[in-house]
Amino acid sequence: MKTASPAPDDLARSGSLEELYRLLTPMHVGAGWNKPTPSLWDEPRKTFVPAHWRYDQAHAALDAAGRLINTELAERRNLILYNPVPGNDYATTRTLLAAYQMILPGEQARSHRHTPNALRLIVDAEPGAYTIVDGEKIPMDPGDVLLTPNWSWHGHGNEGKAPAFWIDFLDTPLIHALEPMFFEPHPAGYEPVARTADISPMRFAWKDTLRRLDESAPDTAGPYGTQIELGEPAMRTIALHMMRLAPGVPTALHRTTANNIYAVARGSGTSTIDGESFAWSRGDVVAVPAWRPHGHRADDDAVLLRVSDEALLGPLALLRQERF
Ligand code: 1HN
Repeated sequence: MKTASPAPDDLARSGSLEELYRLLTPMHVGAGWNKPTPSLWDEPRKTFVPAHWRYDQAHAALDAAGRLINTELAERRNLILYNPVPGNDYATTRTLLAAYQMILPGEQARSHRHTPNALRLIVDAEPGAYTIVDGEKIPMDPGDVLLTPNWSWHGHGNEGKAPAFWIDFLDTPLIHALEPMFFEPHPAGYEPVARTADISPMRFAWKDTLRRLDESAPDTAGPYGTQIELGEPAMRTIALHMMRLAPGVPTALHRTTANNIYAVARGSGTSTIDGESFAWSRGDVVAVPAWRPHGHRADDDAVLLRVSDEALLGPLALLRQERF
């Protein structure tokens, strides 16, 4: 039964707080001083949890999916890495999603565009694997990072001899929260290739990353080892960094209000996140939700891609970082 909305006079004559609360309920009004849960708290809560996904398992699952579903049916053959907290089946951290994807030789994945920003780190691919961004056909080689910013057309294909595997990162959870979601399939299905380019603002080639890391000085006391930013163009919501870790040298333990997802471009090692250890190797993904103290230690000359929402939080004066 629907309770009638109270008359102003009845509200004004409330004889007790309980009566006032009862009258407020049908108005969908709550008393700010009587909330069961606070709306402010003293520091970020541990809503999402540290988590690790292994490439060997994802690879095997995608091999099976390659037998069981094609790109006609599944526009993208991908595996969503959802943070294992109750009620969540999608987000990897509060604002970011990571997913493994595979495309078989001879396959094409139709083009589409959407308002979420996206990028991918190529893990395994033979020559012939490519992506098309706004008509430009760009090679996908292992270690490459390829951007498909907000509203750019993108599709994928594989003219190589082996399946191609990569890790996608999107800000879809952020767009879900803010609501400005738009999505459109390409009118042609497969976007025609306007030009082919090895060098593109949408591609951070692995060999350029390695050269830039070689030219950069390590920050031995810092949390990032040797770090470079993949920017120009930078995306507005997702910051991208490549970190090179010296074997056996732990990075400084730190926490940040940014949500970080680390993907292993090369090597192996261990991350300690809020007291928990995660041993990773090439192709693995590690989620570090906001404000979790964490650090890394590589076994060999490792390179991590760090995907974060720093780009979003920084300009909003919401980025805070602490070292221990
Ligand atoms: C998407 O559009 C791609 O275009 C990959 O390759 C993964 C995960 C969630 C939503 C959209 C792609 C995605 C995605």
